[in-house]
Amino acid sequence: MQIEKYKLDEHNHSQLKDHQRKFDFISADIKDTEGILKKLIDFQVAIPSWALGTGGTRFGRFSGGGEPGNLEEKIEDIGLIHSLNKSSGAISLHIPWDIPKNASHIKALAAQHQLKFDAMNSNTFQDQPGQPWSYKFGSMQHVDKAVRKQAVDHNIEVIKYGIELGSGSLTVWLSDGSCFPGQMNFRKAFQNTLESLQAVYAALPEQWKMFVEYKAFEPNFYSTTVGDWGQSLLYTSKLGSKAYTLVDLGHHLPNANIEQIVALLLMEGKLGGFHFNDSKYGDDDLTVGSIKPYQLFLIFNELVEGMDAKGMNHANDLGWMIDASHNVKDPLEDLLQSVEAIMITYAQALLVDRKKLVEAQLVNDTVTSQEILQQAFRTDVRPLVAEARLRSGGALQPLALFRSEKVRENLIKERGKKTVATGL
Ligand code: RM4
Ligand code: MN
Ligand code: MN
Repeated sequence: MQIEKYKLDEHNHSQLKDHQRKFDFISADIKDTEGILKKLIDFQVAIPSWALGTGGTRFGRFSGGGEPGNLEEKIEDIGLIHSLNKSSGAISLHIPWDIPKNASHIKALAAQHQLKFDAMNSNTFQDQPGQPWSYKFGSMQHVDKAVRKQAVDHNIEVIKYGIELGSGSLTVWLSDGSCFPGQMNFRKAFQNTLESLQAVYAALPEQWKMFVEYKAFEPNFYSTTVGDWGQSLLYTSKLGSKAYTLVDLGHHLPNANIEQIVALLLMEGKLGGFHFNDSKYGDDDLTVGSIKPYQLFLIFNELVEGMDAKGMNHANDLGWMIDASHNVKDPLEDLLQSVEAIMITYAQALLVDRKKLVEAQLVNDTVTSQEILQQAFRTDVRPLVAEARLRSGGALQPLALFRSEKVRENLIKERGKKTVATGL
């Protein structure tokens, strides 16, 4: 389903007066409104193909229906989100869940929806039917070379699919680790994993990047072989200049200072990409900004400061992706909310008065430092984000339009109550 242009125009027209009043009000207080709008317009967040169906917990899954049943329908869903918010112009695929059987057709369909292919994701955390070796005791870390080779070959196959589609990066997330003390030798597991990653790295095309994603726990609960940013950085440093660490917001131990991690990885030139989500406890994969919006702001504050310090391009130099999916919301509404939260937080971080903050830091004025950050965080930047959307041809209120156009009801009519098998 697609939303017709005239419906979008009607929607924008009906909201325009109200929007203009709010936008004029906030712009009066901002130094460089046009510069900020340009950055907001350029910023794109990739949608993962596995977030389009209702996610489950380990106990059950309650689908709302109308979910995409194949890659074409997933692309259509992301195209729909992008037509509403103009900030979701990329898709992140997962192999083998989304094997493109006909790459040129898939590429053409994506282009029709103005979508690019962001990082490709491999999967060695599940056994696939007919696969000779099991990943029950790990993949790249495995004591058996044949299992490691199978994991390496799979990743190389994922790169090949990515080349066909025009992607430029591979994300490796491993569930490798151990559940019980003594189960494995940490050093050997690290070395095996490094060797396996090196074999994959050797197959990367010239311009490609490889992201090594870390996660502190689950499904292994005693140790994880890429458990934190230190371990990921060890791998990526040893691998070489095309390897980067990927930060998934849900993959830390409670109360971790993620903004500091981000700042240091950026300083080292080793931050590659981001998986946005939110969580109360662990890897909850909740809607971005729904639980800890101030933490997200502090992270974006470091991202903007760190990227500017290095003269980086905000939109293109890092991989921005959502990694969230859960049980109770319409997945498309959830994604609209997540992207909105990211754009709002990015806009707030752009508002931070950097010059004043540096001055306050140099005289140890902690009170003023806090005031400067919170001044930006407490600014209602929603009219700025809406203006950026309007200028790029999106909707002033994407969620409202999604509901008034009865998108989900239409998708259910089109596709039925069937559910998608994401494997999650
Ligand atoms: C993992 C991790 C990966 C994602 C899988 C599905 O927890 O976050 O990024 O590919 O889930
Ligand atoms: Mn992730
Ligand atoms: Mn995760």
